[in-house]
Amino acid sequence: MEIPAGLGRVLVIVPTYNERENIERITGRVRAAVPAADMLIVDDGSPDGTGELADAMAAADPGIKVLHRTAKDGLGAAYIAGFTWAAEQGYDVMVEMDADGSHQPEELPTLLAALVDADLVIGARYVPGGKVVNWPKRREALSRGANTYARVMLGVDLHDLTAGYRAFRAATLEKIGLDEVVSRGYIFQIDMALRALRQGLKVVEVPITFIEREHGTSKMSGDIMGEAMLRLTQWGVTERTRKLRNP
Ligand SMILES: Nc1nc2c(ncn2[C@@H]2O[C@H](COP(=O)(O)OP(=O)(O)OP(=O)(O)O)[C@@H](O)[C@H]2O)c(=O)[nH]1
Ligand SMILES: [Mg+2]
Repeated sequence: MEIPAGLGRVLVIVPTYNERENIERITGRVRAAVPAADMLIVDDGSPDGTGELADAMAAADPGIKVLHRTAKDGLGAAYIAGFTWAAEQGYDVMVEMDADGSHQPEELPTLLAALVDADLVIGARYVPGGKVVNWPKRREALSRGANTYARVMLGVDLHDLTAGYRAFRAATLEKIGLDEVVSRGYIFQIDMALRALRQGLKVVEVPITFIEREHGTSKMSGDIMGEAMLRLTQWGVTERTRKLRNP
């Protein structure tokens, strides 16, 4: 499909750490789904050679770019490096997408169409029409629970705050002010959505089908979950105190 009129130049940013088995397939699908969108792979020095494979793809296709970072520094840091690069290159829309096939490139047109009338679009699992495929019951329950907790604690009207399939306008990232974002793991996604809302920006959720990875291993860890729960609780308490003082 073509990029909707008025959106401008689109960059799909895919952070990678040991995604050698996935990176070619996802890149091919993105290029086929929205040929006019460029891609940026942000690799944190994957020991499995993902970065070298990405370089080979970039050499064969001018629409593919690669940013190499030296050490595994978390998803949030990889995205901030990607967003900064994209802004320098003059892109108008920055998309977040996982490398492991959980986010369907074929649904990117839906996100872009919604961005015509929004500042940030979140591809959401926990809205009517959204789905999770191949997750064990326990993992889905954990993720749904974390999202309900976030929604209630923060008092926001979003149903999938941890979702990682998103489209931002460049102006949205500028208003958020990336220099102030220090979150690294999962909480990065909640942090970004919250900052967009606080700027008075329009954040819209569109339903997506999220499919569990088939190849490679998860980078999810107890530390990443711990960071998320701790920060969420701190923000929730701050937010409630603020509302009590200024009802
Ligand atoms: N550059 C970079 N990419 C990362 C880092 N951590 C995770 N990623 C990438 O971010 C995306 C999401 O990470 P996943 O491991 O799939 O996390 P998840 O979706 O919670 O877990 P599973 O899908 O169950 O494996 C993938 O493309 C990862 O390769 C990191 O520290 N640096
Ligand atoms: Mg994943």
